[in-house]
Amino acid sequence: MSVSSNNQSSDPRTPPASVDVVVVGAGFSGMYLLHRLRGMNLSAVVFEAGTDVGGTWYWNRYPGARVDVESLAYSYSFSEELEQEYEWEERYPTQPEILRYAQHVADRFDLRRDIYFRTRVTAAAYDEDEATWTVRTEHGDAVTARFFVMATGCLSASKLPEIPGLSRYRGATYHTAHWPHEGVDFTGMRVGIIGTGSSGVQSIPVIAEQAADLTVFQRTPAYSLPARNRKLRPDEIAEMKANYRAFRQAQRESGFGLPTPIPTKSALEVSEEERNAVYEQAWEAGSLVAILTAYTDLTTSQEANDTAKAFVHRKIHEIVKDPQTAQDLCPDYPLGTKRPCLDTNYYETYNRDNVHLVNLRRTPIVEITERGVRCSDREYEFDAIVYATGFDAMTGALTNVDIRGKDGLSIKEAWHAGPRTYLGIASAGFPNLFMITGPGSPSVLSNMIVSIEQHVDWVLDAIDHLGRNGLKAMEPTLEAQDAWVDHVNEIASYTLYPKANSWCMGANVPGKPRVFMPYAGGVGEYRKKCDEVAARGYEGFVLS
Ligand code: NA7
Repeated sequence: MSVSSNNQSSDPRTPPASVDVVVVGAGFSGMYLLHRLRGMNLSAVVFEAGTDVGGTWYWNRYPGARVDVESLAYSYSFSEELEQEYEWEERYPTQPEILRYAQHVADRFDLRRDIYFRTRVTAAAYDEDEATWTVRTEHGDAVTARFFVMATGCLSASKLPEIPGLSRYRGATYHTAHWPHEGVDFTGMRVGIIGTGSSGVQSIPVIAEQAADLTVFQRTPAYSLPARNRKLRPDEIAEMKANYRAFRQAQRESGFGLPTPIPTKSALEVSEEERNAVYEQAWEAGSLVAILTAYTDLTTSQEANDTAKAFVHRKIHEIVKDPQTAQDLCPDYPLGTKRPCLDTNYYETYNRDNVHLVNLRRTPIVEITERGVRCSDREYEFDAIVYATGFDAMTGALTNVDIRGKDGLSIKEAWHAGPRTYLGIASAGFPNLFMITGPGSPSVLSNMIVSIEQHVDWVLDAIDHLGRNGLKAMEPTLEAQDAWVDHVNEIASYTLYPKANSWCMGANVPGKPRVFMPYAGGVGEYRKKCDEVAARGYEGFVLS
């Protein structure tokens, strides 16, 4: 398996033996945390496995990688100077453009001096008598801190498929989440790609242009909408910069961390003609949420959702010339219950002579062989295989570290039947451990940067509250946690989300409990609840 060029020696510095806060991860969460902690005069170290900042945007370098939220909205709001001086180029920036932004932020706020790169955290244990965490790294270093923050992201523990024979294959293999920094030249190659989530949908059109031949192995088709990406115009940048404060406030109060018009009508109360005109507009808009927010009931009523589903199916059949391929590309689950994708020429790519779709529902993969992929009907030979097979989402990065709370309780054991958190921020039995955008918070159902800033601000206010009141530790009560988990489940049960076998449900990892992990009540509502908890003296937490 070819992985990123992350093979340099470890960070030559030795971290301090003791700090106020240890942070894991130098993505957008860890960077903002570090900046704010310095402003509070708290000492901190950040441990990061990569060689630089950027998190998701450091690792996911596959061809065609882009964010599916517009750049002017997918950016930090904490510094007005940063907002005003930064120049975004594209509406939906590429991975290199977003990584450049992260690097600019690291330089501008001088963050790197407290970040230990090429350093994976392996374990952390809580000492109840001292009320401190001891965090251990792969290099044998140990740092003790009052607070321990996992800023490890929702989609960072990448996943290879459970297919027999993976190591037998003789050609080159790549995972989209560990793409070589120097890039890959597929010119003249026969390439197979497994997986049609966002990473597959974005990379397939680009790889198809280079490879001699590309075979796509699809288990579940994605819903994909055209991104309509383009260069930003100077006038729209200027307009946003003039109105940023109001826009940021609207983001914070919105459902997805993106201001969108609030629908007033049910999809079922308008004529088919009117509905299709509205869907057509949403399709043209190049937006992930325009279609889902067109009517009040698309995420809650199967019948309403069926109308949007039929519209997208029609679009696929219009674009893809071969009727069987078009049929195979049409998803059968409700639109929006697995994260939809934004693409550039995805469906069009299946009209190319060098691209072939294999529907694994008809002919499942049996094994990987020395030469390629064997399905139930035949073997396919390749020069390279790309695994676009996603992540152990939302919990993988947390449970991959051996985190031990009170009485040696491991987080893996505590969460054996699914993640249990209060507000998606903290977990009973693990005092002073905070998660940024953890399971039970809006996280992946939102513009991540909006949710990251809200979590970091809330956690740091809590730490400040402890300090000002001479307190050492906080931990959610089991009752508050149970009630929150029930609330998250109840809200999910009003939606169609649990109807798809998505990574939000843990359905892509064999043996992982089926629990809908994100909070589906919306970013604005969630923020209110967090603020109420704080205003009531951190209701639901034991402060000691
Ligand atoms: P995803 O969305 O989890 O997609 C992974 C894809 O890989 C998906 O199509 C899976 O099919 C497929 N897969 C996984 N295991 C197998 C096996 N064993 N056989 C065949 N196919 C398999 O990950 P991405 O990286 O594309 O995107 C993650 C998020 O990043 C995305 O939602 C955006 O928020 C950004 P399945 O659906 O499980 O049947």
